[in-house]
Amino acid sequence: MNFHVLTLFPDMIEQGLHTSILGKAMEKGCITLETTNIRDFSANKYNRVDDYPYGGGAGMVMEAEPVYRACKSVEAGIGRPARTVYLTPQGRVLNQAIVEELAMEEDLILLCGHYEGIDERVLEEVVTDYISIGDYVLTGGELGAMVLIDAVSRFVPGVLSNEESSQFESLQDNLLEYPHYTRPEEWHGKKVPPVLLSGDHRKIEAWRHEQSVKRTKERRPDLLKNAVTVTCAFYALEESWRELIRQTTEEMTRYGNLLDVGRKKIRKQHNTFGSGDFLLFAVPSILPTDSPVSAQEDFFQSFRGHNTPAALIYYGNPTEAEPQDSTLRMPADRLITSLQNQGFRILDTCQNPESSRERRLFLLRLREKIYQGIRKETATDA
Ligand code: 9D3
Repeated sequence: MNFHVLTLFPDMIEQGLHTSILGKAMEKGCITLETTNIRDFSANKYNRVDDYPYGGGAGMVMEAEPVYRACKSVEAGIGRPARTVYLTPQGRVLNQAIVEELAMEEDLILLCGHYEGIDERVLEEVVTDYISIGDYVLTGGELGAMVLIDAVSRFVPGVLSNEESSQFESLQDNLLEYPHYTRPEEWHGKKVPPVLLSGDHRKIEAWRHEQSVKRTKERRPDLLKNAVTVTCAFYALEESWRELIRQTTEEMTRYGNLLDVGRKKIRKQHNTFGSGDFLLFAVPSILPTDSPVSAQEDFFQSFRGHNTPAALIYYGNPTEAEPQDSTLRMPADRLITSLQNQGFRILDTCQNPESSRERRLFLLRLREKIYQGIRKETATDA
């Protein structure tokens, strides 16, 4: 990923980002950083880039032309138009969803303002996104650009170690992290919670989840309204699909449940879900006729929702092979209708999300739709 920063203070950006994890990522070439000094594009022999505001008022305004030239110069270097983010207190407030969306780009141009701001006319021509990093006042956009670069870089392959990047993001579940402990076992008379020394991984997971919920209730109750419990109900013919399903679920949530509907026991239990749940249904698009149940919708007969958000993933490519005598294809719309009749709100469907990019796009889209539904619900409640 290539970051191109337009600023009057390139040193600030360079010095701030060439250390630690991002410094290493740049050495490795996972990310590149190019800073462009807007002053180098001044149209004025004194290298001036700002002027008094029309209409009067305090402070100075950055002129349109130097910003425009700097921007065009960077675009020429990239060779195609790129998303151009203006860091401004008047933008959308940055959050993890925006960060992940920006991480899908190959190039990002970040425009930092100073003084009172930039002439509106050039913003209209070059800016695609207006982003703020929070509701407080900074002296300029540079720290905003650095915050954004740091957060986005974490999603670039190779920036984090494998272990770190496969690790779940606490914000993904809209829950805060559980507390962490390391040696010694006792410090200032405080003991490490015994469950963490038990070696029982299921118990540890359950304790951590409980702590996360408790913490979120205490410290960030506003997050909880967006928290859903993810369950993936799947039928996998092949081990590779099972792996894909496990991975997809893991990318969505830390505390997900996996229900293998290929197992009779699962189909026999009461699988009832509420509006605080999210159901991911994953099935092969073509079934052999000798599969344990004859049709895809039969797999999910035991599933009931109460306006429960859900999505469908199909595995296998139905356009590639027409069903043979020994195989059976369930039309997608019949499965969807049947799930809808069972109380599920189908938000999206996806065929074969094999690349991590495809999966990320699907999950981003999904997350947005889940929250839209929640917002609508709370709006009608009020
Ligand atoms: C003090 C001047 N303010 C109006 C009288 C307007 C103002 C202009 C420029 C306030 C701050 C800034 C500089 N800030 C940024 O460029 C900025 C920013 C921020 O201040 N808060 C949160 N996110 C961002 S991103 C860029």
